[in-house]
Amino acid sequence: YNPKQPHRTAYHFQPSKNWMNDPNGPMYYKGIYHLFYQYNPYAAVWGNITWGHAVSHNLIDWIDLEHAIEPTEPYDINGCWSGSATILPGGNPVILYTGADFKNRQVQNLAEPKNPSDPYLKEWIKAKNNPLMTPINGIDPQFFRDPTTAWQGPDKRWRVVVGSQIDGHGTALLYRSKDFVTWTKSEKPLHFSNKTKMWECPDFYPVIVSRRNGLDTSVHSKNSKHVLKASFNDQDYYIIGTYNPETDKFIPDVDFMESYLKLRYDYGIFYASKTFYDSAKRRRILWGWVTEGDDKLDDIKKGWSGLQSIPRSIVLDKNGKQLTQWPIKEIERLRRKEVNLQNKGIKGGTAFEITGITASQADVEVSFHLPNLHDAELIHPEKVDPKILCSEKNASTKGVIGPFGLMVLASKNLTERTAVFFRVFKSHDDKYAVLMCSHQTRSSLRKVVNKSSFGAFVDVDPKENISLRSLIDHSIVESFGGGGKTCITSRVYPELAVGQEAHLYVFNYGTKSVTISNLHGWSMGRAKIFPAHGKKMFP
Ligand code: DQQ
Repeated sequence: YNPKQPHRTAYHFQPSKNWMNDPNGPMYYKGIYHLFYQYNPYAAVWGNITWGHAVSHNLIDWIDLEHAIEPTEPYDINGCWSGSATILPGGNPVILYTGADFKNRQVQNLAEPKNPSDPYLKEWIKAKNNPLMTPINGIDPQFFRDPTTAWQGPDKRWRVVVGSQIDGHGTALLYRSKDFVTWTKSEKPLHFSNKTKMWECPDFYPVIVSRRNGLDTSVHSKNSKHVLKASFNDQDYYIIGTYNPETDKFIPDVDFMESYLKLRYDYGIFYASKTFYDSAKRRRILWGWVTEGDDKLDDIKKGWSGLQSIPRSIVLDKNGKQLTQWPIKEIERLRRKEVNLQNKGIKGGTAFEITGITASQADVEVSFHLPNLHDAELIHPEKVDPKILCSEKNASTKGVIGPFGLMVLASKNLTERTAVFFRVFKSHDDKYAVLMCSHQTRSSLRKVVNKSSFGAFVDVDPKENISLRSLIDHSIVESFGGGGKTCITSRVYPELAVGQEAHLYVFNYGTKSVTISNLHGWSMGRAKIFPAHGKKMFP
């Protein structure tokens, strides 16, 4: 903990200084994980976009290498924007990325490793034929970016999706190629939606119902489904459907914005995310950009902006209707000092402190048992906006069953606190609706930071235990409700609840008591992040 940098994280990936946004081209290659990221080498604000590059053996400790791709050519001189990596059948990786060209048009470019036998893939060479895809035939040059990882169809041709906006509608343009160099746009896009605008950073991949396993991007099997993710409205939305690789038709079960649920990876701050298939551990891993909630001037002052989420393994939930995410197992290696609690009742209107761990740098897992659901308040989940509900009925608004949950990054007298909590309602047909909230209004004494609340429903049965896990790291709280069915990430900037002055509480402000079946909390160690060339680490 550095008192001059109270909001810098200890176990989230961040470069030693300056601006970072989208995760790019994540991959596993020759025993090494690669993370590239949108980076401004010169300032803590967006601009001069370059591909930063970090490598890791365990997805937690990183060596931040020299930049992989820099704006040097007419086809990317105004920025090397987001893109993805594809591992070709022989095992060699390639990158497709968006260039902002000399006329500020968006085009798609290819880069290949100079020396594929170098597991660190330090040097990248841009293809002679760049740009490979240009905004012709009615594509708006301002709305043509962020190529996905490519997949191979049964006809051996490659497919790739590029984010776009056609006639004002968010669109996943589909391109095909035999050799990865000459790409032809398909007449029909893979998908579009007249309920959304421009799609940034699309992602398209297969999933199966499994506790752990993911599928490689080209895999297609009888019981697999496909996920299409698009970034718009500052959020990452996804739909699940059936993809036919012969016809390239994708038919969603429920389309974007069509159900009141509007599925998202995360209902807090999490954008421009990307998945990759980890062939070593046979899982699909999700990374997301978590931006700052403070003022631009604060970012300039602190010298940095932007985090990457803790990588999450992502699977199709057993109900087949949504995805479930969980922090990768490797993060548990950072668990240090532990506290445990079992079977502890918490009466309505009370809170108690969990002591013995470093509450500013912690991993907490808790599961609640609700002995009495009788008098749950009534709600119509399809008629309310859970985010608004979370700010109206915040952590200090009494309820019947809940609010109960955690107060994290709290100061001693609770002047500052971030509440992550549940409320249980009865909905029609004798079913229940479980609301999960992250409430930031009291998170900081500072005025000019974003303190809006986040919320979403969690599709769990409150007659069984309701679980919550929060990864707390100085200025970020990543929370996983119902075993990862609903995730909420928030950024907070406490002034009092910093370093050793941060506290952790469990609370219940409902009238009915609830029981903690189990609570495990750990202080977290610090991830090792080494900058390239022995450049001095921050500050
Ligand atoms: N960030 C990149 C774009 C992408 C956007 C530019 C999403 O390629 O659409 O830095 O955050």
